[in-house]
Order: sequence, then structure tokens, then C-alpha cells
Amino acid sequence: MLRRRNQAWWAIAIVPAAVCLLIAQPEETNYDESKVPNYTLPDPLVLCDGAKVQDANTWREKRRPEILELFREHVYGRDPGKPNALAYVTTSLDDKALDGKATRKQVAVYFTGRVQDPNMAILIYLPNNRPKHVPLFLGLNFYGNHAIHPDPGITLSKQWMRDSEEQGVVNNRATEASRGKSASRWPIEQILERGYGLATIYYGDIDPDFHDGFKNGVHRLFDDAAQSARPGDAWGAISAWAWGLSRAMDYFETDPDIDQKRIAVIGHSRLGKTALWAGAQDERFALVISNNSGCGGAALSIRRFGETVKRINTSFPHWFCENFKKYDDNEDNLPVDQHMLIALMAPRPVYVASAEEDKWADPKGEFLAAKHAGPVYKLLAAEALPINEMPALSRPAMGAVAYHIRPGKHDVTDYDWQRYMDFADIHLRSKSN
Ligand code: GTR
Repeated sequence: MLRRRNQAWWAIAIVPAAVCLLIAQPEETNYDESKVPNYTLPDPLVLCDGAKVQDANTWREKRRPEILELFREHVYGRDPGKPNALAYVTTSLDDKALDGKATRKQVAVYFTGRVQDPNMAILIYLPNNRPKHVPLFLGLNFYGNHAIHPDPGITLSKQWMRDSEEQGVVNNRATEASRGKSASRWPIEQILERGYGLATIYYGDIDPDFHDGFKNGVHRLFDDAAQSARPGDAWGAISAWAWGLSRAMDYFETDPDIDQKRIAVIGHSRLGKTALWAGAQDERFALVISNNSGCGGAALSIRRFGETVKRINTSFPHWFCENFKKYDDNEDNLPVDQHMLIALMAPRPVYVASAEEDKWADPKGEFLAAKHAGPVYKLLAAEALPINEMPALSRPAMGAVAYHIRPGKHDVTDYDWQRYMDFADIHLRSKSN
């Protein structure tokens, strides 16, 4: 009797476990170009009512706002705009930083004007050998401002961050050992030597990167607390980080050392997605750089190569707006794709870069998105990407839209930065005052 009961117990236990296993198996990632489905991309130059966009004015007045709205509604969500009470405090200033080569400023940006609310720290390096107004690169960082250079004058972040032995982060807090741990991604001396400044912000100052129902970071400061559920187009984390970049731009407009007409916004990976969304919405950014940004960044979603919409929404449910989840396994019905995000930069210069081993980010999809933004650039009399096929490794192609793929993995390297500075030399130097 006992034996039979035991048998029955096993039978019941094994069957559901097997079923669960089947359901829980991750869908296979496609890395095979021949398995990319046939697709038709939405046309950036056809209005939602079907009319063709024939001139720059219709693009500017109708189609561009329409596409921006589609991205807000279906992909990233809607941010609250510039807060009225924004306040800036310079917390440190050293004009003899980095052996006298640079001026280091640290500026706290108070989003609500109240010191007890979340605020972000901008770390700025300006070359001492500089003209009156310096052009600069602005990018968010993953592990705190202190991680980008061993310079002991950088304030150690006290924010929550993801534990990492490699980065010296223990119990979700940075330690002294964290200083300079991400320096390989931030060649500050080279940037200064080429006449640019650099500004960076820890992205967790704006919104810590974990899903807590939007209780921490800036969301709670601006969301309507009375609302029982967040709307489908409420801003996600990428939107919040992009919004933070625009708040840095608000600060630059008040700083006479900085040439706010020559700010390049740059980002890697999830922060590359963020740089693109910031550049798309905020036309004060003169140049936009996407480094290995992948799904939800520069890569075409419809190709379903590497990371897919469903995969990203499952792993990172807080990055995009809730409406984006409607397109899990349903990319064909997305009213936009990422070539249209790149087209929103037009006619401003935009650089998309991939890495050979970064298949998860779909290098070809990144290239094709840059390519298919071309018709909008041409309409606005700017130079589209000047090649038709994926280039060979380390053969950058630069129009107003630029692209390269380099050997190696998902990362930001000196090679990438050198190309971005070449590109900035072409497009930002010519605007110098
Ligand atoms: C991956 C994610 C990518 C990319 C990357 C990163 O895990 O799937 O979309 O954003 O993280 O940001 O490092």
C-alpha cells in the first residue's frame, strides 16, 4: 500500500516537473542569418495616414513628431520633461587635476531642488589647454564616477550598485578598491589631448538598475502617486536615464566653460540605447554615439537575431514601457523599428558601432538600422551612411551617419574612442566658435 502510494507520488511529481521544464526552457537564440525571417520595415518617410513625406518641412513638422510619439507610446515611455525646480551645486573644483592637465569639476544636480531627494553627480574634466568654450563627450557610466579613473579627487559614489568582485563593489556599495576599475572604457587623457572635455554620471544616481516597481530613483519624484497602476506608456528606466542626460545638458547651458552647441552624447550597451533615446528626443545634443547598443538600441528588432524583444522584456522588465511587452514574439506589428530612432537624429551626426563577437547585439541589425535611416538624412541634405554592405572589420564608414565593426567583444575600446573623436573632429570642430 505504502509502495503504491509512493509510486503515485512520484508519478504526480515527475509529470508536472517535466512540463515545467518544457515551458521554462529559454527559446533558442537565433545566430543564423539564413533563419532571419522575411520582413518589411516601417517606412520613416510615410506618415501614419499613408501620405508620403516629400520635403524637409513635412518631416520636421509632421513625421518626426509622429515617430517620436510612437517611440514614447510603444517603446520607451513618456518622461516628465524639465522640472521647474532643478538646481545645481558645484561640489568640488580643481584646476590642477591629472598632473595639471585638466580641470576637474563635480556638480550635483538636484532634480526637485530639495537636497533630500535623489540627485545626480556630474563629473567633468576639461583640458587646461583649452579655448574659451570646450566641446565635450557626455556619457553615463555603470559603476560610479570614481570607477572611470584612479584620480583620488573623484568622490566615491555612495549609491546602490550591482555587486562585483572585479569592480570592488561589496554589499551593493563601492569601496576604495573600485577606483579606476572601469578606466579602460574611458581614455580620459587621450580625450583631453584631442581637445575635448568629458562629463560622466553614474546611471544609478538617476535610477538604480533593478526592478522595484519604480519606487526608487527619479520615477517616484514625478509619477502620479494617486494612480493605482502605471499607464502603459509610463517611462521605464532607459527613459529615466535619457532624461538624466538632458538634465546634464540643462546644466551645461549654465556653464560658460562648456560649449553647449558641441556636446556629443555617448553610451555603451544599455547606456547606448539610452544615448540614442536621449539624442532622439533632445536636439541640443549635436552628435550621438551608440556603442554596441543592440536590441532596443541600434539593432533592428524585426530581425529577431540575438537578443529579441521578448528576451529583453523578460530579463529587464523595467527598462522599457509596459506597452513594449505587447511586441514580445510580435515584432512584425511594431509601428516603429530602430532605423527610425536613428533617423530622429537627422541631420545631426550619429555613429553606430558594433563588435565582431557581440552577436547578442546583432551587428548586422545595427548596421542595417544605420543604413535604413539614410532616406531621412538624404531628404535633409545630409550624408547618409556611404556604404551599402557591412564593411570589413576596422573599416569605418563616415557620412553624417557613421558605422564600424571592430574585432573583439562587447566593450568600449580605445579603437572605438579614436574613431568617435575622428568623427567629432569632422562634425564638431567645424562648428567651433
Ligand atoms: C545585456 C542585455 C543587453 C545589453 C547589455 C548591457 O545583458 O541583454 O541588451 O544592454 O546587457 O547593457 O551590458
